[in-house]
Amino acid sequence: MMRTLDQCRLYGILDTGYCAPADMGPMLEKMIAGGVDIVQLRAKGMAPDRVAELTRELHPISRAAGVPFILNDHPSLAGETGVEGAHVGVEDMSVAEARRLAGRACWIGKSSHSIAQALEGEEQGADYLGFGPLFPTPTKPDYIAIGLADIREVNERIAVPVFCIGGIKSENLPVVLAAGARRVVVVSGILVAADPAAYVRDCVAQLGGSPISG
Ligand code: TZP
Ligand code: MG
Repeated sequence: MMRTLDQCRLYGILDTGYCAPADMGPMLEKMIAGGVDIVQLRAKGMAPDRVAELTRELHPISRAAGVPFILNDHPSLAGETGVEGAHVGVEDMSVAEARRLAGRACWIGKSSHSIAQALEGEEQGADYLGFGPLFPTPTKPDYIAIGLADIREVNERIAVPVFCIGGIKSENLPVVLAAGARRVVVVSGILVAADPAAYVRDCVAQLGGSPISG
């Protein structure tokens, strides 16, 4: 059974900045073995045909495990390839435009960098929101860190799942959870870990200790 968004706490991203396309299949297997809830393919600058090809290669692996697969930046390819969703940035396009490009029912996730943007994304009809970057991160170097202060409020005011993102590692997960986070995205932490499955397992265990309510 495919996980629902509501069930997802740990969001892993296969990012070409840290993982070569040829290594993504084995990496995805490790992430799934560790218990990741949801995954995304983030391939900045890759030709759309290649993104589609890679998606078709990886999606069966996550689908077999009931782990939703989200495609970053390419809602039309998400529509074509049959993945569970697409993710768009604040500056990319509206949620409605992403849905139109997908051309079929799938989840549309939207980034946000402030409470106001999160409210706007929810208003647009996003199925989930990213919220961050919490900490400075080389994965998204041009963005200013927003810190931990607004996490509790954004979770209180937004009804759809909110995934905190940006510089989150197993080491700082305790402070992120203490600030009110219920769900997180971990990119480089997992991809550069000596043992990605064990790293994911550690994050999942920490997230399990933080109750999801409301
Ligand atoms: N959006 C906001 S921060 C970020 C994205 C895609 C990157 C997070 O990566 P990391 O390596 O977990 O800091
Ligand atoms: Mg984008």
